[in-house]
Amino acid sequence: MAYDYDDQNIFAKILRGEIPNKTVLETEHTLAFADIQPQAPAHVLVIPKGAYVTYDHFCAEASDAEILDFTRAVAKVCEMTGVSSATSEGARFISNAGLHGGQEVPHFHLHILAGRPLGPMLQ
Ligand code: DGP
Repeated sequence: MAYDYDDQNIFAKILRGEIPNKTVLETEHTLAFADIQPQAPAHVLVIPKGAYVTYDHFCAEASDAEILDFTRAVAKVCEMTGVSSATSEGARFISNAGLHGGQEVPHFHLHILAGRPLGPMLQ
């Protein structure tokens, strides 16, 4: 399967240091930073440093090390921001993919939203 990655997307520019971001966590393969248009009191984006367009692209082609690093980074971000479902009222984890998924930035990212009741997901 061929995924077409546009290296001029905003998150690629953030990863190259061309655009500033409010970093929450950086690891070997992963960056987490505050969303510029927060939809909840806590709204963090977690992205792999590798060039993956969507979640399924990441799952298909990322190395085991990248996948493990990413998933552990998600847990760490939840712990750091106090939104772990073990200790808070919960959170929402979303990844939009492609046109029908409403994806605006074509670099795989996981939204972590928390801090208010988010209601039903599908409306
Ligand atoms: P999505 O629709 O799932 O592709 O969400 C893209 C998110 O990226 C959206 O919530 C706003 C956020 N975003 C867009 N541009 C920037 C930026 O330059 N910096 C940061 N931190 N977030 C951005």
